[in-house]
Amino acid sequence: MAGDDDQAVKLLGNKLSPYSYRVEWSLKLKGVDYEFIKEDVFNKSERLLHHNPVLKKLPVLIHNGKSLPESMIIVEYIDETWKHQPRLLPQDPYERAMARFWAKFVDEKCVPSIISVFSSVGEDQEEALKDAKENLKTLEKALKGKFFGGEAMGFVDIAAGWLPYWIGVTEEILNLKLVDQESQPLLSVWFEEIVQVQIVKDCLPSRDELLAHLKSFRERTVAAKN
Ligand SMILES: N[C@@H](CCC(=O)N[C@@H](CS)C(=O)NCC(=O)O)C(=O)O
Repeated sequence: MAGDDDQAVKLLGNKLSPYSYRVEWSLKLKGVDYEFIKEDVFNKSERLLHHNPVLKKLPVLIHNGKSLPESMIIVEYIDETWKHQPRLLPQDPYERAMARFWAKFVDEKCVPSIISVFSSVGEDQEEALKDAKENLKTLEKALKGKFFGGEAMGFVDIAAGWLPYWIGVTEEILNLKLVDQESQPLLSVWFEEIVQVQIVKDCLPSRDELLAHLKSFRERTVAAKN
């Protein structure tokens, strides 16, 4: 596509897409300049379809004229392309494999169970809530100090870093608690720490914007199920 065949780094994303943050945070941690190109998932552009013809989803990284989809694959690419500190993945092979394992756990267990809570009502929601709280309790085991990455933000923090903000607004809409001091004490502390990280704060949308977005998502998903 015209204009994409240079060495610039471009990110097709959206400020309300939690997966886009993963890429933004990684680029910011590495100090890589990039152009953010806003895409609308409800009205997909020719550009998005051209750069992600298989999945047709955000985010997409464009570098050296080549496009790459899937947020955590992009995060690995960034770490391997800009090898300077901070390294996003651990250097030890076992620790690296475990970081991938926990990032997968976030995407395959935590996120779907939180979406189930969000899209259900009544007894179904109670069941979904139990499951989601259990997954978030399990995630706590992966913490290695202040962050999942130890003393600094790492791969798993990048994978899960949007959850605190999203969960806070979800709890407000549904009037329930997914994470609290008593059930997940370590995760509760991490929830407070991660949203204080400047690059994390810099990318998040305003609370009102997220509230409106999630309310409309809730209406659509509940309607689709019933
Ligand atoms: N596994 C993908 C998920 C990406 C994803 O679901 N992106 C959403 C925006 S948050 C999207 O583009 N949705 C459009 C669609 O599903 O058609 C990743 O990590 O990048």
